[in-house]
Amino acid sequence: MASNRKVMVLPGDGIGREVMQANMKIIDWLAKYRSLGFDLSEGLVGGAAYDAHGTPLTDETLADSMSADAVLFGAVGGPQYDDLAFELKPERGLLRLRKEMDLYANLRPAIVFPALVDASSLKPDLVSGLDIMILRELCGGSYFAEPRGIDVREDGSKLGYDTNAYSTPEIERIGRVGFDLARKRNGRLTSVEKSNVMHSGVLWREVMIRLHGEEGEGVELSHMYADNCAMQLVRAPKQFDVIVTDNLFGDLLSDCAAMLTGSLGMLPSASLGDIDPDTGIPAAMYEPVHGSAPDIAGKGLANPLAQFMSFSMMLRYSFGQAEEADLLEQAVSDALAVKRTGDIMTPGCEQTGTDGMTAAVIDAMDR
Ligand code: GGG
Repeated sequence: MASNRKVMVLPGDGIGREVMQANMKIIDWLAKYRSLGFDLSEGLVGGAAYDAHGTPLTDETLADSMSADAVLFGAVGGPQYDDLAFELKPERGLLRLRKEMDLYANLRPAIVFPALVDASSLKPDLVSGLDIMILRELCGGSYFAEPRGIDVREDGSKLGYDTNAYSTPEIERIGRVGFDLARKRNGRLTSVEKSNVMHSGVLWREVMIRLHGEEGEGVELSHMYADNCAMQLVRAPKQFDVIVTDNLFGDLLSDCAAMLTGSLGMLPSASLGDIDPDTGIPAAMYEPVHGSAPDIAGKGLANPLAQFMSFSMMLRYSFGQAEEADLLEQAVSDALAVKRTGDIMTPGCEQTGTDGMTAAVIDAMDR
């Protein structure tokens, strides 16, 4: 179906390929029953790109991704790549994409679906109705800031180091997204850092306080140390609405939040950059928070729901298709009452694999 919605599809490695294949069935359904088409191109990334081209991301795939309206990403990694030089590791392909596309705002919604209240790591009353948004800064901090490396010292020992640096403009731009998101939700923003022990945290808090005074009208801003935030997430998660934090803390805290929803297989994400003045849409990549899960890859067991919900974020944020996004999210919710993959199983529910879960979602969309 001809379309001006240009999407670059990068399945990656392991279960990334399986959940992306499942996502194609949702895309086919939308074309058939909703006349919603996409102009799809597919590329290699991560270990798959390394195997074919000796690099985890070719310049051509990067250029294709940058010229698309959105990128739909699966997952990368695998133990067979553990001994590769640092710059050749599959994850470097993903990080280069994020950096080159300047996708600095990573939205990670952690929502507990009614059918999954019993699958959460926490007691039902602590998580029932939970809906929080973790906003992770994605292009700075210890994953990118210089200097970084491994040096050999005079005595022959080595020194490995990463710099957790943040500049005022980097904090301002992610802070603005945080205030915006909070305003569109319940008006509460928690800024998370470690200003008690880190200079980057001191500046982070200082900038957030100033920004709140200048642009934060209607938003209640609070501050929390990252270690306390981890504890509060597993103690009383409903106190949070939007959490804004740096690259490293965001990575850790969102995995923690995933277990409140039942499984890492339930967490989608949208990585957004600035809005293009020509198209009016942001540079964007959508990917499940989970990795390539080598332990279950190739067995047809992977939970495809984080991939589907990442796609639904694409429908909503990149293409303004809120109705279809709502339909898909409702179908995910309904399907969970019928069948589950192993990672979110609870007694009395029928266990299925990737194909069965996908079929259950499509059945729910049909109804
Ligand atoms: N779909 C996410 C994925 O493949 N993650 C692999 C990974 O290790 N990513 C590092 C990160 O998210 O910062």
